[in-house]
Amino acid sequence: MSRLTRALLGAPICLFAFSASHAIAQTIAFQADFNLDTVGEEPNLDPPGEPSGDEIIISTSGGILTVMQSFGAMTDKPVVLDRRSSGSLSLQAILDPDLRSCNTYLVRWTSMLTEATNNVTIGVYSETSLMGAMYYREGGVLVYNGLQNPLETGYAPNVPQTFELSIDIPSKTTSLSIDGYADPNSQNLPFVLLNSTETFRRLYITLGGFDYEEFALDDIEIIVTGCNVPTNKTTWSSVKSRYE
Ligand SMILES: [Ca+2]
Ligand SMILES: [Ca+2]
Repeated sequence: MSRLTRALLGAPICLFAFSASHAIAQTIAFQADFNLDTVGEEPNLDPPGEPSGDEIIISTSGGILTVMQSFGAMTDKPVVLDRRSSGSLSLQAILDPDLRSCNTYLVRWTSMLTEATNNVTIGVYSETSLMGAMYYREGGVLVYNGLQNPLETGYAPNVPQTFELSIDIPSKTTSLSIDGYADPNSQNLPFVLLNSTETFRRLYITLGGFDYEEFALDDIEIIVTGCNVPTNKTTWSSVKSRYE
């Protein structure tokens, strides 16, 4: 019997408690800051670092999507979506498959538009359905879950903002904060499509409308904040390494 096996048999309750509490606090389901990517090219579709199973999908029939060393006030290697025609221009952040069935998530990103006349949609989706979405709209307006729901917070051209969208799967609600402000018009709103399956698969950022704008994006991360089943391989490895 190995030392690890003996340890597991001897202290199963303690091991589970360690694994559960630490895995939940630290689990990252998607992460991309583009800082290791090549300037002037499209972003790495397999973003480096944890988790290993996350993925980026891009669509560029309506423009180009390029990692830049700096773009206006965003100086830490953002990716820039430059819309040039009526085709689609989008970036999807796809969660690690092992982490799509948890209960609660935080989705964070920083973004900035160059004009105040634009049309950008940033939505969170289950396998099939829209859960919640924020829209950049004409005149510096931000809207959440539908055009009838403008937020108190708007946007100004060339001023980056940091967004945090939380998803609560059991209650089928989402909430959005902008630069740390929990706007009252975007808290605990029901999923746009209530029949969404109980999984979270992707963050979908797409440019549309008739104005050919540029949109800069950086520091996308999706964090698991609550999960019934601890599945973090890194944490398991760290436990295992103590006995080898
Ligand atoms: Ca990765
Ligand atoms: Ca960056």
